Amino acid sequence: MNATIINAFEALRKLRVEQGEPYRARAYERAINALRNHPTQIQSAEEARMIPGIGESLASKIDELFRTGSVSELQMARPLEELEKERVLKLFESVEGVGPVTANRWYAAGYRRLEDVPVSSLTATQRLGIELHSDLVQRIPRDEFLEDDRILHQCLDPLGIQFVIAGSYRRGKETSGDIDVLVINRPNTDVISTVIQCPIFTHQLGRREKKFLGIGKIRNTYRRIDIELAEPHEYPFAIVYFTGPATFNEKMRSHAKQYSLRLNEKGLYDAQGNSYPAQTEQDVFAMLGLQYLTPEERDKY
Ligand code: TTP
Ligand code: MG
Repeated sequence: MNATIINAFEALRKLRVEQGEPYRARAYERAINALRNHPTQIQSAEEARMIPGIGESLASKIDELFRTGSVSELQMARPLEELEKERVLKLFESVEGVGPVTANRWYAAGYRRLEDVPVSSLTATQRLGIELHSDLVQRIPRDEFLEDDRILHQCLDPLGIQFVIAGSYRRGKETSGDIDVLVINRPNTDVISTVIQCPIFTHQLGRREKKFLGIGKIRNTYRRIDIELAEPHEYPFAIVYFTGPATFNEKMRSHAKQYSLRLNEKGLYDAQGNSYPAQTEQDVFAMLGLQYLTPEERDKY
């Protein structure tokens, strides 16, 4: 909870020590302790000002952190090569199929630009990720989803295949990183193969029995598309899971654990493995003794 603020304050505390300002360092230490004991996620600098131990000057740092995503004083105090390394690692990790391990390996090999990485060393996904990089790093505007939804309905309605676009789009976000499509399975049909016949799909990156990772082209821009396939009885659990956000899912799961229940994207189970069926998303919340939250409300938790 509040890890972003705590990390920034920890860095500012160290900076004050280096600057020979022990009293100011102490102020950060007190604020960090107060933040560690704070029971909820702080949403604004105003809220932070109410916490004993966080004065005006410290609250203004939180304000800057919320507005800009960083504290300029910290950025300026850091050695240049460290900033450069962070920039390069961020670039590498923005490539589909590249995680922190590969990014660090490329950095250690002396690569600084995507063009520096030998093509022969790339996986098929990474190769595509670099080829389509300028499209894939762009956020997807909300209105484009209306188009995705329309095209998918055009393809799938006649076949009786039901789907919902989930993820950050369903939570009402103005922009999203990718398109998350939850599809309901049908007996005796290879549903994923049928869905990806729809002409928006252009590339396959990975596929499992009930999951498809790929790329689509909408309005002339390549976008990441994920498909999850759920059995009809799993749907209420699958839509909660795929709507997210991930932090909310973790909280729901640990909440279930307190009652010795196991929650996942397929169902809710007790210690003996008996499942608790649900008809709707509301049922899933109710069975866990939780008040229902609309998708838009789930980012706060
Ligand atoms: P994402 O598409 O990764 O997340 P998102 O749609 O919330 O945000 P973005 O705009 O960046 O695409 O995953 C879709 C949902 O899947 C996510 O909201 C919750 C669930 N999920 C988890 O619960 N844990 C995870 O680690 C991931 C990657 C996803
Ligand atoms: Mg998403």
